[in-house]
Amino acid sequence: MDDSPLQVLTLPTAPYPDQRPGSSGLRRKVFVFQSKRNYLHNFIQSIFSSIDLRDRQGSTMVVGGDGRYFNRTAIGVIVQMAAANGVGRLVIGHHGIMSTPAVSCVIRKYKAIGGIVLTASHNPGGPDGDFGIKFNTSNGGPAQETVTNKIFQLSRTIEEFAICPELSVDLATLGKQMFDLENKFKPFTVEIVDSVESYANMVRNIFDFAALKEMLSGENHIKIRLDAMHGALGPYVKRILCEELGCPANSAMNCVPLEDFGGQYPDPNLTHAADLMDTMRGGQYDFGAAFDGDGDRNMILGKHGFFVNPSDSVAVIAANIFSIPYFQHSGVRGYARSMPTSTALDRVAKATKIELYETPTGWKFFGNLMDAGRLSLCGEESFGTGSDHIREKDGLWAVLAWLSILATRRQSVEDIMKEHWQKFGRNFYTRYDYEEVDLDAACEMMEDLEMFIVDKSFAGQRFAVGEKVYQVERADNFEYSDPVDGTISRNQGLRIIFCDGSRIIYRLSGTGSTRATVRIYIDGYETDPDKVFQDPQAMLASLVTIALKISQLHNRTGRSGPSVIT
Ligand code: VG1
Ligand code: CO
Repeated sequence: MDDSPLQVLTLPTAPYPDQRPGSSGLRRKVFVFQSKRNYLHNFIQSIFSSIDLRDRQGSTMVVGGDGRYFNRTAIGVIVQMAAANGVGRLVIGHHGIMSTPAVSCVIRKYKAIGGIVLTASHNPGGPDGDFGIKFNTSNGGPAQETVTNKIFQLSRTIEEFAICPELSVDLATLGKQMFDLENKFKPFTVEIVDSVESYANMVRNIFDFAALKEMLSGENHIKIRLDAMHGALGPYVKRILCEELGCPANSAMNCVPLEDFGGQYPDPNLTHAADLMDTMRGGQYDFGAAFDGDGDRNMILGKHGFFVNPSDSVAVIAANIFSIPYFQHSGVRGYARSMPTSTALDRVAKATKIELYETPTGWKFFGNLMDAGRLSLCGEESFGTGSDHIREKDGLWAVLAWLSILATRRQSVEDIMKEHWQKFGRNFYTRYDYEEVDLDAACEMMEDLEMFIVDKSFAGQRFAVGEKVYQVERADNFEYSDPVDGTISRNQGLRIIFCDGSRIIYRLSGTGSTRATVRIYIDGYETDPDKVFQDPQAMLASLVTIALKISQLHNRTGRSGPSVIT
């Protein structure tokens, strides 16, 4: 410890009007954080100011990021500002890196009042890429809207921020570092932790590691291939799957976190995880998975690249939930999915008489249900799956869940999926994303579309493409009333539900960093056993045509097709 206490300064600043957190924190191009004076400081101060001083004084907070460009610079500033804002202890990941699920785990383990997660998730990184900041509360989950609204309000009127400009931490050395501050009785402590170890301890108590080890490295073991896409999850995959469960080194690819993710999008889908898909097609691996930059998303593949749709993935885990020891002990309280996620999970919930909740997009809506003991397993169509072991979606947990099912059922991913469809019927599913469209054009399209579909005359209308006819049962702008605290969230997506259970949903993304992204979600339900094995894009072609016709999307945005189909 240095002899002379570090200076605490209050510096003037001017507000920005655009620091409203989206579906998952504030996401902007890196150059916005770099070039706009105090852009980062303002937002961080707004986070600290949103916490009552009595809760903040002497408290513990967690900081971790996905390792992207600007991660370390931002952590340097956050540490200086946390100290100046009265936080007593910061728990930070080794080298400043922690997966999003690990941050959630560590917040809960240390009983912290919250955490700051530095990630733009699956968005590209590097100097020309995106950066993001998210605030999680003491339950380990993303802050609720009341909190993010408060942060936004504070950011619009901010006049000054507090900082200890001389304070600097060593992120590379595990253990405690103490700092004496001017006018403070107690030293400010920074603890650099091995979050991989904390996370590994947690999952060891959820899954049957002995059975997994036998399947992955015993006699007749299966072969798996996991792609961390140079995101935060690499060290977790190496330690847990390779070192502990005995998978050979070639089971793990792209496991060194890179600031620019190797120039790729760290996005686990068929477009961006194409390398993994190519390898899987070769047929030498039985199971494959990819993760996003911050390790909360997952894509599951079977042998020869058999693709498991994320909406199906959570339904399969639900149907096989007792393959996971955690649920044998804790029981199953409820299931939930975001509104645009296919209704595959609903069918399992109904068959097993378990409550199902339909929430708006974004993981923050699941937290309240979990805290109230009403939710055990949930998922989103956007490659997010998780349970109430933490309050974030968890990519590696999803992989261990699938491996537990394989170990119990001793069948291939494809056979498990096909049996599931035969039993429950199949929700064919696809999502079309139109990225970086003109913001005004997108908003006007959504407004006109809403007027059109909520009109009384819309219900009952029939849409025919070829011989397929879809009749509208009802249509609305989705609204959610939180069953725990009654908070109402409006304007969560336009949905058209047809009489056969098929759905078309339109939504504007809340995670893009520039202009607007329009998403169209298509969910087509089929029970005919002869049809459940067909190609999704072929099966959904009519619904796609109807979705484009009703919205006039191509006309309205000047696009001729989507940027990405998942
Ligand atoms: C997207 C997904 C949503 C997910 C969110 C954060 O939001 O659709 O399901 O929860 O990203 O995921 P939006 O508003 O762009 O549709 V992550 O992995 O970026 O934290
Ligand atoms: Co993510």
